[in-house]
Amino acid sequence: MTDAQSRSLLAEAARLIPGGVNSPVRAFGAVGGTPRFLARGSGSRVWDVDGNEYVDCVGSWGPLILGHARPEVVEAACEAARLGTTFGAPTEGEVLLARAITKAIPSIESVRLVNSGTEAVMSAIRLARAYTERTKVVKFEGAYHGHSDGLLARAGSGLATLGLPTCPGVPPPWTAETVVVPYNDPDAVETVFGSLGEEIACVLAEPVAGNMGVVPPAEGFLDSLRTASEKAGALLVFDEVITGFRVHAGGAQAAYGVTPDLTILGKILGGGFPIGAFGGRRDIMDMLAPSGPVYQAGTLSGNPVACAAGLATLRLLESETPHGMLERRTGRLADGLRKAARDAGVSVWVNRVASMLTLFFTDQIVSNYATAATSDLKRYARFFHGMLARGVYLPPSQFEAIFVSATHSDEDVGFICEAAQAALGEIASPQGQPC
Ligand code: KE4
Repeated sequence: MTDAQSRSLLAEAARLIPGGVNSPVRAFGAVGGTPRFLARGSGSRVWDVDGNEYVDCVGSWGPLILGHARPEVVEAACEAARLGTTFGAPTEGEVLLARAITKAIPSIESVRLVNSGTEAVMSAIRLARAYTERTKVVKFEGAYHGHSDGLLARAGSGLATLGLPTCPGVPPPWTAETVVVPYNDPDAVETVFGSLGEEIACVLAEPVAGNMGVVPPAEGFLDSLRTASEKAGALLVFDEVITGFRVHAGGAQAAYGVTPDLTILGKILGGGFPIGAFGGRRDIMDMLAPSGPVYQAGTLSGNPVACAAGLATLRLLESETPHGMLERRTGRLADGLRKAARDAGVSVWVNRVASMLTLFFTDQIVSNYATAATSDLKRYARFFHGMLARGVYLPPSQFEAIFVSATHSDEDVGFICEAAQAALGEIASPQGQPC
């Protein structure tokens, strides 16, 4: 398997684009080696510029629940583009997509479309702060909600201490209103509300964590967030950029029966085109300009091509209802990976929720970021390359999710598990001892 064309393109890209990529995780920094420049996708497969074929387990980080280049989605986008790619004026497509969102997720009474998950989260936090007239945001260690300054925060020295910037360029005051607590720790949430309750505008949570690897909410955890927020007069914001339309047709809020005040959407909603959305209770959303005083705007918000692709995707999900099949098939994949590791004598922990899963190279039960961080990253890197060499394209980071689409077949699952059996065997073999 050659990567000559990818290497040559990377050399050129690195001269023109920081790190040669337009989003850091794509650079293979966590696993080493040359990022594969992809040329084509169809269904569950992708091909790189050297002509190598892979079963794709990244799916563009979540949007492609219907697989690559689903004909009806492509046609809807082309048809919309032929009528005009953007107007900067209201269009019927935005109304149709908003109607589909509010029908699928009833807690969303009113919704604003934007161009990315980052933009949606940033705007929803501004709205929550305006609505509650408070400033603090509680987020969870290991969760990712896009790269807006205030959320690039890591936990301070103790619980309920103010967030510290995680990267240069973010002034300390920008993260001072962010409080970072461990995921799946209701007592930590209770402590924070005990000391800062009156100052907390919202609790922002991935209802199923996807950015520390997949970590499901512990029994009652999401209910505890609902109760604590309600009691303190704070808003509960579910970041469903990954989980929306993936873990359930109505999102994680439907799967777990916990209703947030605001919901963030993205990824699947755009059918592969740039999109984000935030919505929820009408009394909150009506504070948004031009209905209310909270400013938020975007040149390409509600873009007709993205709306058409997103609407086609939601309509196909509604008519084909793939979630049951995805649950079964991804369950078989998770079991197959667990068996492969057992047979190879390699300690792993696999978390799966619906059609998203992560195989952690640790002997711990992974229930939060601290336990996810016990993973052996060098082993993950070896596993990643062992799978890549066998035609399986995994996320190039231990702390991401494998996404299964409706186009992944039972044969694909078998192919992935066979490759895993071999790759894990190599890791476990004496010469394959962890570096
Ligand atoms: P975007 O700004 O990348 O559209 O969305 C940010 C975001 C918000 N909320 C959640 C729960 C997310 O997972 C994301 C983005 N997800 C990552 C992958 N875990 C995007 C991949 C990348 O950064 O290249």
